[in-house]
Amino acid sequence: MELCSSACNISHRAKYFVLLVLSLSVVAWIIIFPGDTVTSLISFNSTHTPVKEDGLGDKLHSTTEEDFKEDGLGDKLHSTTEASNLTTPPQKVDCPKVSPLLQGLRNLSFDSSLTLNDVVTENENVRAGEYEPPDCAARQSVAILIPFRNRERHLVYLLHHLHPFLQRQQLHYAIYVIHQAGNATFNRAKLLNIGYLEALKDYNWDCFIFHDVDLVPEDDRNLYVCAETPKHMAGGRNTTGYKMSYPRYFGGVTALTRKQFVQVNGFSNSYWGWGCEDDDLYVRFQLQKVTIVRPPIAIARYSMVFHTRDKGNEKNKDRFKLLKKTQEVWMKDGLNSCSYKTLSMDRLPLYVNITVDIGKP
Ligand code: UDH
Ligand code: MN
Repeated sequence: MELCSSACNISHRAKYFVLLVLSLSVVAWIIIFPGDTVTSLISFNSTHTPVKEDGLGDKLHSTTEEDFKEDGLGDKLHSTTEASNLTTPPQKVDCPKVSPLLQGLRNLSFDSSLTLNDVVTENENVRAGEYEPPDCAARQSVAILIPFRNRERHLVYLLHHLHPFLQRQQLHYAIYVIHQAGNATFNRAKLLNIGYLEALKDYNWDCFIFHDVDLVPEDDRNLYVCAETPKHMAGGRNTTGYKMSYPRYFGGVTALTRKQFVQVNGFSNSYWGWGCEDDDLYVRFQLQKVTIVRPPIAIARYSMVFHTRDKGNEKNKDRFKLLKKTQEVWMKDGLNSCSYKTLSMDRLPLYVNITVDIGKP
């Protein structure tokens, strides 16, 4: 009896001791890892997408934040991140409706000694062809798509003028050059479809500008943004006395939203060689009863770098025949039937170069 009571006493004491140690551990855990710190660590890991090598990291970062907002978690996570004083950049205010950097009409010069490297040096604020205004949130994110083959000199001139031009407009933009590999007949429209499909893999662009390599805009009031309806930007050019070539002209440079472009199934892929692929796109919009807008001809001014007809881009003899069939085929000939093989994708300093095998007629 005596023995049992002292043994039991010891075992009771041991139980209390274990309980005490456990309680103290819980208190210590709470002191070391308070709830909001845990949350803020989680939020840091979740909202800070590592900057990708493709130069699109910042954009991906903001997309991730938006995603959180949509599920109702965004604000909470955001505010805890701020409270913990981590490195979330402050929210930018919207850029002004009219950029204070615009210069209006300029007389352009084309210096034949200018090199691509010179243009790289002029534009150190451009990363992999992409730029965002540093001090304000751009009103639109714009992908510039350039169909290309054997026009290196024209590309140097265009990049030299276009990068500062777009920056004066305070846009978030990236330039994509879609390069047709091989010597088969050129197909401008198909390259532009490909540019659209590939650029969308990078970012959900608001606006797509389909841009000939040899047309350089002269007036930065000709804004490279999309409108409620498709916009034809290159109404006037030096070679036509700054007048429209014909009233329904829809070539050279056009600006379309994703919705507008998808509504007509993009360009036809069937126009091999020169001519009428732009008229075909115009007809596609007409069939949908969608009207076209144009900036005033006084500002829609372009300098076309002189060139002759390219080898491999001869006039397409079938172009008018094809144009008669638009109504019949537009639903099955376009973005939904654009087959190609991407041979390389190079994120160069001033543009993304996408070399593609598009087949032949
Ligand atoms: N393009 C190329 N490489 C080519 C062909 C066309 O990059 O070999 C691209 C380039 O972006 C060009 C666009 O496709 O700006 C349109 O082609 P284009 O410039 O040949 O068309 P445009 O209507 O000229 O300007 C047609 C021939 C002009 C002959 C002039 C003779 N008076
Ligand atoms: Mn041309």
